[in-house]
Order: sequence, then C-alpha cells, then structure tokens
Amino acid sequence: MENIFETRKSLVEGHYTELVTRPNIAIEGNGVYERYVNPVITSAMVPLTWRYDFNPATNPFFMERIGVNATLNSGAIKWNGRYVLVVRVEGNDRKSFFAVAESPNGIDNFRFWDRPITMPEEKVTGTNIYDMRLTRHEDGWIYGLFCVERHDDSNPKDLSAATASCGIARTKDLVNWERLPDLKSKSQQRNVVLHPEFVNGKYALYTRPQDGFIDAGSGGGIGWAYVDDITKAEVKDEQIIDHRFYHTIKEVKNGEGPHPIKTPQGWLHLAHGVRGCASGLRYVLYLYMTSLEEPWKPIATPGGYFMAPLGEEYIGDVMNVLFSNGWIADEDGKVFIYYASSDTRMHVATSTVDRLVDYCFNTPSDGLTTGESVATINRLIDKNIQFNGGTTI
Ligand code: M1P
Repeated sequence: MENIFETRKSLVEGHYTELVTRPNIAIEGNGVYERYVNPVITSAMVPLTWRYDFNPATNPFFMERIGVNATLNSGAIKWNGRYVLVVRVEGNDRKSFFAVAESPNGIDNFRFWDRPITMPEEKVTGTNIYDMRLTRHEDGWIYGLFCVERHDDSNPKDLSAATASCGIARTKDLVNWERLPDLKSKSQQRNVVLHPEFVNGKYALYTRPQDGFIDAGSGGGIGWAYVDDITKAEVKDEQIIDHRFYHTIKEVKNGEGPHPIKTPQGWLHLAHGVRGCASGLRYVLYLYMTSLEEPWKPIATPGGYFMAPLGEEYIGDVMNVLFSNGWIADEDGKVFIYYASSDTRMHVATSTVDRLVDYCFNTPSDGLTTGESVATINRLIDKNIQFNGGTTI
C-alpha cells in the first residue's frame, strides 16, 4: 500500500528545496534600476516545520496544518555580511508576525532563521503587528518601528473599526527584542521611521499622521518630529516635509519607506504614494532627497513614480500595490531595494547610490498640470536637437 505520508513529504520537501535554492537573474530595465526574474521571498518559502506536522502518526496524509497567506513588507539590514530581511509574514488567519530571513548575496537563496520573532507583549498588547522599519541608530541599538493595530473600542458596534499606532522595539541581535511603549501622538500613525542619527541632539522620526485607520485625511503627508526620550517616545510637534498634492501619485496618501540613505549630496529617501482609481487604490514608489545638515528640508523632488507594479506584481491580495520599507546600501555603492507586490510577495531591485542620486536631481519635478508636463518634454527635445541632428527617435 502506498505510504501517503512519505510520498507527499518527499514531494513537498523537493519542491521547497528547489524554490529556496533557485538562482535569480536581473532583467535589463530603464537604467535607473534592475528588476529580477523571481520574487525573493514567497509564502511557499516559509519553513516547512512552521507549517507541517512531521509526525506520521498525527499527520498521516502529510497535510499542511498552519497556512501562510503572504510574505510582504520587510525591513532590511546588512548583518554579519549577510542581507537580512525582517519579513512581515501573514498567516491564513490574517495575523501578521515578524520573521528573519537572510541571503548571502541579497538577490536569492533567502532562508528563514529557525523561528519567527517573539515580540514581547507583556507591557504593550495589540491585535496585529506589521511593516517593521529597521534602523541601526548611532546610540548603538537596532530599532524596529512597526504598526500596531487594535480594535477601536470607542466604536464597539463596528467590528472593522481599528486604530493604528507606532510600536517600538530594540535589539542587539535581531532575536531578543526589548519592547518599548508605543509612540504617543495626537493622531493615529503608520509608516513611522527612525532617522539613524541624532539631530540637534534628539531622536528624529519620519511620521505619517492620519485621521483614521485607513484615511490620511487632514494628515498632509510625511512628517518630521523630534523625540526627547525613545523609552517613552512622544510626538509633541510635527512638521510636514513631503506634502501630498492634487492629481499626483501621492494625492490620497504617502508614507516614508525605510530610513533614508546618507549620501554626499544629501539624504536619499524612498517612499510610497497612493492615488485612487476605478479599481481602488494604486500604491507606487517614489524617491526624494533632503539636506544633509537639515534632513527635514527637501532638496530634490523628482516627479512621478520611481517604480510601479509590473506584470504579475499587479496581482495579489491587495491589487496594484508596490510597498517598500527596506533597502540596503553596500559600501561599494550598490543598493538593494526590497519591495512587496500587491501585499503578497517580496522582490528585489538593484541600483547604485550614484544612479539614484542622479535620478533624483535630474528627473523633472511634477509641474502639476498637463501644460507643464508637455513643456518639460519640449525642453528635453530642444536640448536633444543638437545631439540627435534634429531627428526624433
Ligand atoms: O495595502 C497596501 C498598504 O496599505 C497600508 O499602507 P498605508 O498606511 O500607507 O495606506 C499598510 O497597511 C501596508 O501594510 C499595506 O501594504
């Protein structure tokens, strides 16, 4: 008689090994960055021991016991020479948790560490946690800032009423985390990011004030705020540094991605912008730069999106979404941009600091009207005439 347990186990293990060891190949793009053929992490790459009962007596059909729905919005950090992601893993039960995965080269062969992160909950509780931004701060700690979602008990009759707050934890090894109190703020907050350096002697945050759980509402964009004591962090005053505008990629809302990269020309920022359309919300990625000395002051604001969903990236749990909260800049200037597509899977795109800075300073800003967009194109054509002999190819 066929041993279903053994047959299925060897099939599942074979498929898993094939998936986690497959090489990734760069695809030629627009010169600004390269996408890659395969996602770097999918739900099928979550360790089998987290999902299957390996005891033939209790799982004779070798069936999956705990399903994983998605692997998405991951923080990133270079750690002991490896490319490390703190992945948002979302179970079939809709609960998200964090898990560390690492790769030797940043583009393939990602493996999860033995167990998911157990985030301390004794002092601060919540229903769901997700989207960690990692910051190796000059105070010596690695901080993880993430969204904590809770039911909005002021609205007991509405089961979907929720609140978003910024959770804060810190670690020295990515395994053991010290949970600090949530950020205190007048408004709800998501997409809060810790700047890696003290500014004016204080911790500094990129914030995203919002009126409700989903709606940014009167929150005007990405904010900048100081915090005196990170162990009881409170935003008393917020200044909007990257505004939303009508008929742009960030009309409905925006949010800081990972913490900015320090370059000789300024702080290089990655963010997401959201607009509405007939099929719902569309999330794209964009870049901007701020002054080295005054990180709250924009010095380059390229118009339009830097990356938008392409091909299969368009499809998933929440369609038409690219979201990034992790990137790694190597010493040699190579940049690994980790992004999730449609709240479902993780990808990488590669570029260099030089190319991204060039992109920021030389991509025209959004002129906010059709007339301005056409005038911008005409200025480029005029400049090109002397190089191309007047032809339009
Ligand atoms: O579904 C798209 C994204 O929506 C939220 O982002 P924001 O707060 O900017 O709207 C987050 O829930 C994020 O996790 C999600 O990817």
